[in-house]
Amino acid sequence: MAKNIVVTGATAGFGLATARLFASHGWNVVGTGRRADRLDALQKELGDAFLPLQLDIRDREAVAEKLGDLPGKWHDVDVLVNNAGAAYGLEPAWECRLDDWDAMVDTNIKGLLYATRAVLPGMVERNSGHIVMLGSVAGNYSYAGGNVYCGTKAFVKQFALALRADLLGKNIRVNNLEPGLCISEFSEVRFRGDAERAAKVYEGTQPVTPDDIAETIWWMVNCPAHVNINRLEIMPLCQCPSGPSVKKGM
Ligand code: NDP
Ligand code: 8X3
Repeated sequence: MAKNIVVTGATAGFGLATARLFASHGWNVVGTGRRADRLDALQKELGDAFLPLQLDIRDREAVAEKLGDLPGKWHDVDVLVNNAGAAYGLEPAWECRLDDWDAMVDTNIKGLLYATRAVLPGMVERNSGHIVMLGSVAGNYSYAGGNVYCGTKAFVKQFALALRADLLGKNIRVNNLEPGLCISEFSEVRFRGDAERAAKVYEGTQPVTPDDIAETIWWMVNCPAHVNINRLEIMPLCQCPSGPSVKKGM
């Protein structure tokens, strides 16, 4: 019988690539997002295997109602990819818009919690499941302007590890995938639609691609059942973590 995967944020970037990859391997895929036109296009592309669910991940009732009781063949969720997320702005903390901070907390933290809480009871009941979180290197290393985005991804990392503790003894795996520089709509969203500024982020680099991320998720899901990848950090070769910054002359 085909397995079921729920991918939040399947209208672009990592989520779209993941939905396509799992569908190509015969999985039933539930894809969420706010942009109905993109979900419709994906349904046309993937056919009967795909269930489009238009929702804002910040809408607690909608997430509980729709993901908590999926219809027909999609009902039992084998894998949840908690991917929907965004960065808004890159200003220093004292100049940031509070609305952006709210939106990042509501999406990257609270939305991820709503989706997790909606599917987890079924997984526990069946004693079977797998949750992949989209964390980020931003949860491990700080950078100027990252402020609340970094904070949300640090939350995701710790929540993933804490879930592992709650789930110890059950056949439910939890991974935190922590990508670095990856090309997607991420920077365009961060810079409020400024495509030119977004393009500059990737200029002269060979970033990780959404397909690379989808392949990594595929690998994590297909590890032997007794193996759990707690955390996996992935960067392009052209990027590396570096130590604390020093400002001289102060
Ligand atoms: P994209 O902007 O390309 O895609 C983001 C996806 O999230 C879209 O499908 C979007 O759907 C969905 N989404 C955002 N906000 C909401 C919302 N309120 N309700 C429902 N869906 C929402 O970004 P990426 O694919 O790059 O990012 C995916 C995840 O990976 C995010 O969590 C991001 O933080 C993380 N990440 C990204 C990195 C990068 O460099 N690109 C690196 C590390 C982590 P829609 O707009 O239709 O609602
Ligand atoms: C996205 C990677 O470094 O832009 O999570 O924050 S970064």
